[in-house]
Amino acid sequence: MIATDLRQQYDQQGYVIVRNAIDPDLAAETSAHVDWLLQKYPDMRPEQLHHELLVDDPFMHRLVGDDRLLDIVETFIGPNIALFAAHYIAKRPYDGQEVLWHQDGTYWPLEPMEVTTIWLAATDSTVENGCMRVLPGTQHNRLLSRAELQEVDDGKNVLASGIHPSQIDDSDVIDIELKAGDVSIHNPQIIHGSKANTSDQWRKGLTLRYIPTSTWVKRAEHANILLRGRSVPGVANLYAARPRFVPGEHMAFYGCEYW
Ligand SMILES: O=C(O)CCC(=O)C(=O)O
Repeated sequence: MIATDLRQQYDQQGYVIVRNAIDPDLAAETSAHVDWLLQKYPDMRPEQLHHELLVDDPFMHRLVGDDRLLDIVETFIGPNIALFAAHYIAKRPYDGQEVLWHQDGTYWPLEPMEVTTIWLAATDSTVENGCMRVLPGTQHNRLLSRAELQEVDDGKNVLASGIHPSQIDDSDVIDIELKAGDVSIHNPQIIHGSKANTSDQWRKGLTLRYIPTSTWVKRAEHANILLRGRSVPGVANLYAARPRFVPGEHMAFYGCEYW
């Protein structure tokens, strides 16, 4: 899809899909990275592999700075690009949790709310294994505050909160089924979520939140990753140093000797 078509669907629907955004080998390494992290952090649920576990990881830096991803991101946010958060939401067979309906922007300390998400499929993502679902056009809705959400802190869903079901009309819902290596891109205001994994297959997704460097991340000590272009003087974002690959401490990956 050419850039103007990508932009047009994103503006109208709030999301767009790019097939084969990365090659199968890199998708397989991403899937292996989830397994490696779960061995390293055996007490973590696979839906909760958050930014702080990833921000100093050489494979993560290699992946999120891949030019194929940044070329897509540049279409939406321009040439000065940073990553403010990465989060694997991986769902084990039969056990993977649901994500309640929400708008991402509700949770984020960003000013302005200029940000886009790449959702990268490390495995196939299907209706059966709990693919992401979106309500097209809802990026034009008002952004709800945290106080307006329903807290559902029962340990059975990924975010512990969500939009009250009475406020959801899911008659136009789209299931975003992806093959490993595909990505979807979504707007921070679109209403989306996903069901539990009821299949015998893993679903491994990586959410990547990219900002133009003009967006201020208002969270003390939060490390972002500068990926393309320049930081903006006066926007007080912190940027992580490029990590060095240390055998035994990090997952080995293609090209890790250059890190
Ligand atoms: O991975 C999922 O199932 C949901 C993703 C999501 O909620 C997000 O990207 O904000």
